[in-house]
Amino acid sequence: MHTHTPPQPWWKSAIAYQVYPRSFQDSNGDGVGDIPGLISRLDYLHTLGIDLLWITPVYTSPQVDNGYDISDYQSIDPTFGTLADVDELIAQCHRRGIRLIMDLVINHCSDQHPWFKAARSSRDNPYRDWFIWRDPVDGREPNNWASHFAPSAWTLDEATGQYYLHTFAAQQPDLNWQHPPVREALHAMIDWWLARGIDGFRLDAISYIDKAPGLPSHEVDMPYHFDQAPMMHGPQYHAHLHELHQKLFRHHDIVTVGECAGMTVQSTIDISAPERQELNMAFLFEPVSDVYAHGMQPGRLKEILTRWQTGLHGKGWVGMGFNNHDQPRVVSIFGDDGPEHRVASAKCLGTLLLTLEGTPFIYQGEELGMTNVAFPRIEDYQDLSTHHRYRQNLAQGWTPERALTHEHTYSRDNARTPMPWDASAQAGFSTGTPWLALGPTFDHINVAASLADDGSVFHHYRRMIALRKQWPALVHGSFERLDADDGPVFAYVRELDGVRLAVVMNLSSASASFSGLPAGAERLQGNLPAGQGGASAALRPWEAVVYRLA
Ligand code: TEU
Repeated sequence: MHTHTPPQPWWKSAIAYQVYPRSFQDSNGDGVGDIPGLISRLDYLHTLGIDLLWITPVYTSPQVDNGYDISDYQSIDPTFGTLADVDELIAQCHRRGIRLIMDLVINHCSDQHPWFKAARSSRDNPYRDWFIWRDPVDGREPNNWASHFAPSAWTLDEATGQYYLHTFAAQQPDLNWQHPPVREALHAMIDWWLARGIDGFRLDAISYIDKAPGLPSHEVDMPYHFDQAPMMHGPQYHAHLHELHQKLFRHHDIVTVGECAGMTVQSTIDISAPERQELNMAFLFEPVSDVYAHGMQPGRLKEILTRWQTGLHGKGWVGMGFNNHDQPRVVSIFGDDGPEHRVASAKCLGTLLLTLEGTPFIYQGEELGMTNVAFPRIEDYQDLSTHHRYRQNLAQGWTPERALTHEHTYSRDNARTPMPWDASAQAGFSTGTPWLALGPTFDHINVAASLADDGSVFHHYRRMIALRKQWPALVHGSFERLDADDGPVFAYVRELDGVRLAVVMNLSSASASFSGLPAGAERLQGNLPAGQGGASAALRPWEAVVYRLA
C-alpha cells in the first residue's frame, strides 16, 4: 500500500512504556515493586499494545535517589531481584514482542561505588582522577555552581581537603569523562549489558558528561547559582557520544534515547540525525517545562509542538511524552483532573501523544488517567528533590503551607505513587506497606476498573495505539497545522504517500468551535461518543477526533 516509504528503523514506529519498578508491582510483600512483579504484569502491557519497555534503574544502589545512585552497575539491587530475574524479564518481554531498554546512568555513580571509595581514600589513589576534585578557593567551594538536589554542586571531602563535583546529590559524584580509564570502564559495562540481550538504553542526564573547560563560576554574584549552562554540553560532548556509537551502539540492533537538558530543535538534530552517529533520539521536554513555568496555555503548547514537528521532520527524532517519573501527572498539569473532565482530558492528551511525530513514551498509570496526589505532610514525601526544594523555599521565607502546596503540584512523587491494580487493600500493588502511599483515588482509578470499562482512558490509549500501528502517516507523515490562532483548538494533518489524517482537539474545559476541517472527512477515532462532526463542528470540552481526509 504505502510503497513510497523508504525502510525505517523499528524504533520510530515503536510505542514505548516507562515502568518505575519500585512502584509497579511488588511480588514479595516488602512494599517495594520488583522485577518478578513486573514480569507478572507483562500481559497487561501487551494488552495495551506497547512494544518497547523502559525500566528505570534496578542496579545495586543505596537508593538515595531511588536507584540513580549506582554502587555496582553489573548487579541487581536485592530490593528488585537478581540478574536471573533480569534475564527472565528480557526473555518474557521478547516472547511478547516487547523490546526492553534499561537506564544508563553514567554521568555519576554512587559515593558508595568502589571507584569513589578508592578515589576519596587519598589524593594519590589511582582512582582519584575518576572524579572531579578541586582545592578550596578562599576557604570555600571552587565555584558557585548549584546542584539539582543540594545548595552547592561541591562537597568537601574533609580527609583529603578537596571538594568533589556532583551535579545531583552529594551521594552522586560526577564521573570524570576526560579521564580515558573512566570511559573504558563504562564502555566495558555497556558491552556487558548489551551481550545480555537488552535492546538499548535511556541515557540519564547525559548532557552533563562534559562541562565547560576550567569549570568557570556563573557570573551571577551568588554563593550557589542554579544555571545549567556551564555544567553541560562541553567541547567533548559530541565526541563522547560518537565514541559510544562507534564502539558499542552501532554493533547492535538497539535504540538509544538521551535524557538531555536544555535542548533546541537544532541541538536535537545534532544528536539524533543518523549521519551524526550519536544517539537515535532525545526526549522532548520543552512542552512540560513550559507548562511548568507558565501553566497550561494552549497557544504556547501549539507553538512549541508545531516548531518541533516541522523543524525535526526528516532531520532528527524525539522521544515524545508529557510524563515521566520526574514530572507531575499530565492530566493534572496539562489537563483537568476534576471529576467532570478527568477522563476526557486524559484521553485528549493521549490522542495528542499518539498522533505526533516522535516515539511516544507512555508513563505507567498515564493510561489510567492517574492524577497528582496531595499528601498532608512533607514527611509523607520520599523524593530527595522534593525535600530539597521545600527547604529552599522555606529558606527564602515561604510559609510551610505554601511550600507544601507547591509540592502538591510539582513533587516528583506525584508520578511515583504505586500503580493501582484494583480496589483491594494496597490496590493489589503489595501485600505489605507500600514504600510511598497510594493516591486516594485508587478505589475508582485502577487497572481492573479500567479494563472492565470500554469507555476508560485505558481503552482509548489501546485504540489510539492500534490506530498508530495501522496508519504509518501518524508515525512518518508530514505535519501541517489546520488551525491558525492561539486558541484552545489544535488541529493538524499528518500526511504520507497521499494518505491524509486530520487530528482535531479542544485543549480546554469549555466548548469551542472549529471550521477548518475539510468536507468529507471520515471519522476514525474520537474520545467522546460521535457527535455531529462535519465542516463546522462544535467541539465539546477536551474533545479529540482523528479523521481520514478524502
Ligand atoms: O534527571 C535529570 C534531571 O535533569 C532532573 O534534574 C530533572 O530535571 C528533575 O528530576 C526534575 O524534577 C535524571 C533522572 O530522570 C532523575 O530521576 C534523577 O534523579 C537524575 O537524573 C539523577 O540521576
